[in-house]
Parts: sequence; C-alpha cells; structure tokens
Amino acid sequence: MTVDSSAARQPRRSAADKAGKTGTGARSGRSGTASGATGTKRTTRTAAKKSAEPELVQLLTPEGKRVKNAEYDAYVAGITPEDLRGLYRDMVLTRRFDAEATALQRQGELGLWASLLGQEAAQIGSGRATREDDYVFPTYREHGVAWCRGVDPTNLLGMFRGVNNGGWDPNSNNFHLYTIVIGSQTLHATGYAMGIAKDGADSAVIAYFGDGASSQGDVAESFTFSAVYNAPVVFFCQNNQWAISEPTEKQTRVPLYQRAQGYGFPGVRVDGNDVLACLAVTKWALERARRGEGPTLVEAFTYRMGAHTTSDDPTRYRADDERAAWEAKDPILRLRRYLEASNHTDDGFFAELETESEALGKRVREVVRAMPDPDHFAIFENVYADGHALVDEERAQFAAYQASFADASEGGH
Ligand SMILES: Cc1ncc(C[n+]2csc(CCOP(=O)(O)OP(=O)(O)O)c2C)c(N)n1
Ligand SMILES: [Mg+2]
Repeated sequence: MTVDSSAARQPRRSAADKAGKTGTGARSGRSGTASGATGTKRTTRTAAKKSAEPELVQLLTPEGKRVKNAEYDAYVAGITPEDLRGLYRDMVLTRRFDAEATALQRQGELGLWASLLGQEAAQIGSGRATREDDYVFPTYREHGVAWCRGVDPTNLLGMFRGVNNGGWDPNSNNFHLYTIVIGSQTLHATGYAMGIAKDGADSAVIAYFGDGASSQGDVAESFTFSAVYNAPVVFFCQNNQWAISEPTEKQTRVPLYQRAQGYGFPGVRVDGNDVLACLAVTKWALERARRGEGPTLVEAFTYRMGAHTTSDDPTRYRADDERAAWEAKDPILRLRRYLEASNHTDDGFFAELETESEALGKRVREVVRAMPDPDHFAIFENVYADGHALVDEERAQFAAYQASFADASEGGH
C-alpha cells in the first residue's frame, strides 16, 4: 500500500486490485450495472440486484457475525467492547435525533428535513475514524458525522427551521457547514487538503457526497486536482442507491468506486451498513492521506430508507420490496446482534440508552421550539464583506415592502 512521493505521477494499482489479489476485498464490485443492465422498470432493477449482489468489504454480516478480512482487520484490532457499545450508542442516538427532526417537520416546526435513516453505520463508522485535527466537508445529510465531530445536534436544525444560514462555527469542530449545492464541497475539501499539505501538517480531509453528486463536474475536477497534487483527502461517497427519484443506474455504468482507477488513486467499496467495516476502511484511507499517499475514494454501499427529504414521496418511484430487503441489513440491528452474541452488553445497557434517547428527543423538541425568529433584515448581512450597492437597493425595496403592511394595518384592515 506504500506509494513513494512521485506516486501522483505514476500509474498505481488500486487497493481494490490488491484486495482482489489477496482474495479479501472489493475487487470486481459486481452489480446490476456492470453487465450493462440499465433497466428502468422497478421489477427489472430489483431482479438485477438480487441476482448480482455486489462484492464489498464487510466485517459484520447482516446476522451480526464477525468475518475476517486480512486487509482491514488490523484497523479495528484494538477495538474494545466499550468502543463497540459506543458505536452502537452513536447510531441509536443519531437515529433518534433524526426521527425527532422528521416529526418536528411534520408538526410545522421545521421547513424541511433530510433524513439519514439507514445510513447510520456509514456515517458513524467513517466519522469515528477521523481525528480531531482532520477537517470534514459534509453534504446536507451528515447528521451522524456531525454527532461524531461533537456538533450539538440542535445546531443542525436552525437552517432547516429557516432561522439561520448554518448554525455552527465550522472551525470549532472542523466540520464545515452543510452544503446543498451537490458535489461542490468536494472542491472545497480538495483545496483545503492541498493547503494542509503545503503547511506540512499530517491532518487529513474527508469529503462526503452522494451517488447522484458523483455525476457533477465538481466531483470530477476534485478527483483530478487531488490526484495530481497528491492531496490528503478521502472522498466518502454514500451510495444510498437513489438521488431523489433517480436510481444509481442512471449515474454510472460501472461501480462507483471503480471511477477512482481512471484518476490514478485507489477506490474501495465497503458495506455501508457495517459500522466496523466503514470504520476500518476509512481509517485506512485517512492514514494513507496522512502518509502523503494522496486521495482515496470510498464507496459506502448503503440505502436511503426514508424519503429524499420530507418534501418527497418515494412510493411514487420505488417498490416496497426494495426497502424490505434493506431492512434485513439494518446497521443498528446487526451490531446489536453482534454485541449480544459476544456478551458485550446486558439489559441495563439497552435500558439506559433508551432513557438517554428519550432525553435527547425531549431536548431537541424544546430547543427547536424556543429558537427565536431572526431579524428580517439579517438576510442582507454577510453577503459581501464590505457591502454592495445592489444589496443596499434590495434592502431598501424590502424595507418598503415591509412598511406597506404597516400602512395597511393602520388603515383599518
Ligand atoms: C448542483 C445541484 N444540482 C441539483 C440539485 C438538486 N438536488 C438536491 S439533492 C439532489 C440529489 C442528490 O443525490 P445524492 O448525491 O445521491 O445524495 P442523497 O440525497 O441521496 O444523499 C439533487 C439533484 C442541487 N442541490 N445542486
Ligand atoms: Mg444518493
């Protein structure tokens, strides 16, 4: 896995190739798309998936059985029962927070919510692999990663309530603000990583994006730049099978992780519902970056169990049996099975976690409902550092518009 400093200019064998050689990893990444099957009918897609389950790095089976992996076991070798319970707690509390936010949107307390349901392992595994001095560039769905970075979950809700433009200081936790323009944060991450390299620091950067975003030019550009400059960045693509109503088949003809090969860096597909595998593979990729070996693409193969956002109705474009198949691979359930089978937990642990979960839900509800409305004119702040004539004009127009309501009410309406 060691690559010398001139590696950026040398064609390299990908980790997937190596994994294939040792028979342990995600080499072929067979999927319904690899054979060119691009059927758009729901039944065709489901059938293709059933007949060709993709190969991926997995340490915990859906039944909660630990399987050996010669390449990645080393990255979780020191994990203790307490660490495992910690990962379980992270996933349970993240799911609870997410469910609470969805409910708050339904009650009219949030304008919108993008649920992470089903993606807890991908986010907690990769998030816990990061070091405090690493820098994280999320999309809009990385609530589990935010949790791992120590961002108070209630801070994630201000933007979705429409009371602020972000809600946290990115530099407090090295966790950038949520980015809605899909894929653009991969460029920010690449630039930041190039800066880290120039500073001579051994920190790394991780950029999250989705299967849909993988089609954006920004992602292609960031792959090119990071490869050529050997930037210490991990591209963590959560392939949750859908980009709103578009299936992954509409984004690519090859498994996404294989795209890295064309840019000259390794790509690995990991079971995104296996928190241990996500932890191990992300640690490996971050350590490569720290050693100056450049970028890695990690494709976490997972599933968006819920709607794209609370504005979406997935029953219009996907079949129920697809969700049912993924429910059997639930990330929380599989770790619970493993913990129980290993006698790492007792009933007291689960009961305490339930109490903690209830308390989190209560706090989230209370904090959101108490969020003050912003000053109406705050939207004109922070557009330009030194102001701008056009913004001044718009502010004046808005002030006149607001004043028109005052006139109307004074007029007896
Ligand atoms: C540049 C850009 N184009 C289009 C959109 C509208 N949009 C919002 S989310 C989304 C789909 C993203 O899918 P994916 O990258 O798979 O992420 P997921 O939502 O599944 O987590 C699109 C097209 C956008 N936000 N930004
Ligand atoms: Mg997606």
